[in-house]
Amino acid sequence: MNGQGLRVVMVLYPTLGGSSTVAVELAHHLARRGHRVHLVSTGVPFAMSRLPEADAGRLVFHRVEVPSYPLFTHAPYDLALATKLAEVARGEGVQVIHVHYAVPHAAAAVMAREMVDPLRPAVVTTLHGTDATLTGPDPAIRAAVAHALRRSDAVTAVSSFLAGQARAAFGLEDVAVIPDFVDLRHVAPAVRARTRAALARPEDAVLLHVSNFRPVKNALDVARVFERVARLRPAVLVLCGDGPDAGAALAYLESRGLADRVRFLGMQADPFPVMAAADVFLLPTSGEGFGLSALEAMAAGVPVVGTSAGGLTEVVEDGVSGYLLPVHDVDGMAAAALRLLEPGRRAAMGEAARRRAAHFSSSRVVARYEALYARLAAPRPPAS
Ligand code: GMT
Repeated sequence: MNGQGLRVVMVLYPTLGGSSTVAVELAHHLARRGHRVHLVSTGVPFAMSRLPEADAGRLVFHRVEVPSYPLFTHAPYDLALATKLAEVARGEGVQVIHVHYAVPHAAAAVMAREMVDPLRPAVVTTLHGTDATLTGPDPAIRAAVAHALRRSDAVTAVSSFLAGQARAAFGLEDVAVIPDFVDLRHVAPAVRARTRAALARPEDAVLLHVSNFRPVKNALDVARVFERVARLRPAVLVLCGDGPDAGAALAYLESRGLADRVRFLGMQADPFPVMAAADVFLLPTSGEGFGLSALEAMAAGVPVVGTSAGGLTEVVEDGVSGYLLPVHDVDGMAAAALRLLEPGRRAAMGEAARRRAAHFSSSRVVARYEALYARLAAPRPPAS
């Protein structure tokens, strides 16, 4: 974008998760394109550690301080966020507040807009997954979430599947689909040999799972699929990330005598070197808004074995860049992984995966957000 650029705020959770990665990457690309971008969160987002220092330095971080008091059984995060957003929006002349994950960010942003000026800044809410399928539609909060979405100036969803869920759950009409994206420059296939040698023997197949190990990811199914593969051929399982179900998956693998075949790497600031070393990416999820980790693996040339649930079907072409099976079909997923590992097939499907990932390149997708912001930031008629 030429000229002065836009002044944009990104609201995100700081923890490990796809929505934070998208928000940080989007902020980073917008800043490189000449926009002034502010990140607002309760802590420095983990995803910032994957940016080169110079790029991270272009982003301005604002911490939300959430008060605690013995009377509060729940800290007032949404009010603290609205207060911080209004302060940043006023102080910096912000034109767009873009919230990632609707709960409770959309409501806080709408409130902040009212506090600053009911016409400015524009509020963009991006639905990423469980905010439209699980947490947002919960009857305890659904009406308030739906209200905040209707009052957003634009609502986007990361897949057509998720847009459909949002329309049904919240009675929305206008939900634009802007998919997740990957910065292909992060991917350096040349590191494959080095990382692989550190993780596995030459004869091993390397199966990889990267996630926040929440129940929706079905980490036990990862372990069960691996168990079936490892029975039939030499293999190692690499696990990246951390979360509530990591312990149970590791305990299961240990109980099956497979502990020495598992490499648990925990949270990785930069997952791409490990992805480049893998042969198969496992994502036996119960349902994804999109499946960003699968896209990142595909960009590294790794085909996916996952489920035909939710947005993943819009990322992976079944039988071309991976295989999609019903949720919990661990036998089917193990058979698919073994098929994929047959000589010749891994390379061909890896190439197809890389080609598919190019459809979701950052250059294509960031331009769509930029166009949306530019439209919303254009002068609006005064309120009557
Ligand atoms: O919806 C969630 O559970 C949270 C969110 C996150 O912060 O990790 O995950 C979602 O956002 C990603 C980025 O758009 C998507 O690629 C993931 O598919 C999605 N996760 C789920 O829907 C489970």
